Amino acid sequence: MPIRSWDIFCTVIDNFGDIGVCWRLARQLAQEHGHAVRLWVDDLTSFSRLAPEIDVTATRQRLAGVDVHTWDPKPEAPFEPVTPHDVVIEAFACHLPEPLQAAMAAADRKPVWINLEYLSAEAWVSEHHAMASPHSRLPLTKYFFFPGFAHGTGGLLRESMLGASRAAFLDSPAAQATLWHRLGVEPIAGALRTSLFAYSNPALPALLEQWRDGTTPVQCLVPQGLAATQAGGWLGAPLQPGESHQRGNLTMQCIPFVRQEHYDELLWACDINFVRGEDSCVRAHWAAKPMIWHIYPQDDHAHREKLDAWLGRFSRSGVVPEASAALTNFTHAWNGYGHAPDWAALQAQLPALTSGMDRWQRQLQHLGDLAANLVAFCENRVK
Ligand code: TRH
Repeated sequence: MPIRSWDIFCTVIDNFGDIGVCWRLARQLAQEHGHAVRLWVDDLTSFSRLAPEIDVTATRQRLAGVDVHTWDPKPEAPFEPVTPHDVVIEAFACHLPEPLQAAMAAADRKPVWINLEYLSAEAWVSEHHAMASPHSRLPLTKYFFFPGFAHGTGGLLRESMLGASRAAFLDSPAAQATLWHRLGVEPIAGALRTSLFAYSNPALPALLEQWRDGTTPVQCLVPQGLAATQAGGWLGAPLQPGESHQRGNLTMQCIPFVRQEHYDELLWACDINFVRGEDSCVRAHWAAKPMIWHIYPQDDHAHREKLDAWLGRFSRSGVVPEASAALTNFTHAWNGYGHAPDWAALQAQLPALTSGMDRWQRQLQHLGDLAANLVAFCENRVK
């Protein structure tokens, strides 16, 4: 049965990944599928970093075809009754307001209730994807929808025009010049260009030293935030947007945190991307360039298994073993496992990693995109 409307509930735990994923999904459902989307967010300030037009004082507003509402996820907080849409998503296991659950249970056509989970490359994801969990009291069933890197998962978010947009950007010196102008960057001819988005990272100083002392000029662009603050400490001078500092063969520049669409362009325009969390990690795949992932740290090092599962999938994608080994070693070091990062070993493998990432992202496209997979999944479950 067709579905036409969605409620997406998002709580911002910290950082930008939760709202980053929900905003991307909401826009895609509205713009590519023509569906009505209500996005419920508890923190418009974080949201406005990704979408600067957001009015942080408005409890309701419409942006990019999406109705954006604020909500308070505290269990005791009031929630004004609304008629639930065809699908109700609780993103990352945030708790739906009780009055909404009651309205869902009372509806003639029960909404499809989805818990959109965090991304993982681990093998168990395919077994748990699409699992149903009947509500203990209400006549409702919740389904677990897992993004993932394998068949049998929900796949990865990817807008239908993304590949064409990237190709057009790479073909257009004018579009690239616009990006550099927006970021206040003067591209350095012949330098290896890197973007560096990371959490505070004990391995960063060792890498910066290797770039400084290396034989290849490196132009490192650091978005405002944790890594820029840490790099400022290493430089001995705060790193402010627009400022550029040179140390040996390393030129470091802090760049403004840009809207989500423009972050993609930065990834496309760099030779290697350092990313973090979940959403920038996925975007770096679609940039088809070598990438280093600083995974979101979890208690008891639970993220280590996620990281190794991801590295394992890349190593089995057809990339040459030496390149995969260099990436694994460097990524382990970058995430605090063992030794210092070995930039020279990684750099030697950059050509092989570039073709390896390009091959892998083509393979990943065969999973279909998460939004379309979710639409098909829900259409098969609406009663
Ligand atoms: O900000 P994050 O560290 O978010 C994290 C992770 O998602 C993590 O998995 C989750 O558990 C935790 O939040 C609560 O990293 P992530 O996921 O890469 O999100 C960053 C978002 O910011 C992404 O949508 C891209 C966007 N972005 C911009 O829009 N402009 C920029 O300039 C930059 C650097 C990023």
